[in-house]
Amino acid sequence: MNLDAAKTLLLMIDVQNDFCPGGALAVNDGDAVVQPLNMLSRAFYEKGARIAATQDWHTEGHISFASSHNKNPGDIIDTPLVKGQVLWPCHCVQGTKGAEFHSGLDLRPVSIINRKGYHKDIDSYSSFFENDRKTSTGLEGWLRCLGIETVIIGGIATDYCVFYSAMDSKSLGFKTIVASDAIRAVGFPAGSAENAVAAMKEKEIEFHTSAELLDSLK
Ligand code: VGL
Ligand code: ZN
Repeated sequence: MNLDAAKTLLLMIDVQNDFCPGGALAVNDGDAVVQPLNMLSRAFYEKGARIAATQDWHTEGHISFASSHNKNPGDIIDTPLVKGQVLWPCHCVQGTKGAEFHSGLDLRPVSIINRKGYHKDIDSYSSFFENDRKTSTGLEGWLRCLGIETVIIGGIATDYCVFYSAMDSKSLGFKTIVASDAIRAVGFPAGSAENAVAAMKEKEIEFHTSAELLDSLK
């Protein structure tokens, strides 16, 4: 594989304290994505690629929080804008420590920080569209203006924000690659990680290790 760095974006999804061990919505081994993402961002940046990071950025009392409905995390409800919204523990509230990027994530090569989930009445898993699947976050326009053709995705969580971002990226016509060793899954409900990976492969989203991706720059 050969990648033209100048037309490539590395999209690092939600590498935030609340998704890492000890956080409010901790994902098993979530912090394991930091090291491979740092290697990728440094190498791609130095070859002229763009590096973006997304940040889950919820209001207090956000509609995706179980506590906002007197329900339990894991319950699923229909909201006025979204059918089948999974309810989560309160996480990634704007301005809190839990919403900050993991302290080990190298933000120096990052030129785009895309916040999402900041509308109180709607969640946003994808970095491209909110969960009504219509409201744009604006990221697509950014990529079009920059002439990006390939999007490499890593981060948290494989079965939610990575999944929806990769599916939207592919639908929008970008060559889409998931960095297979730089993702970790929530794994709820049971089988969600396996289903997400199968659906991404079905859609012809590519999976490559970070070592393979580094090799593609040579
Ligand atoms: C995410 C659940 C709720 C994610 C964000 O980053 O995958 N998952 N909010
Ligand atoms: Zn969230």
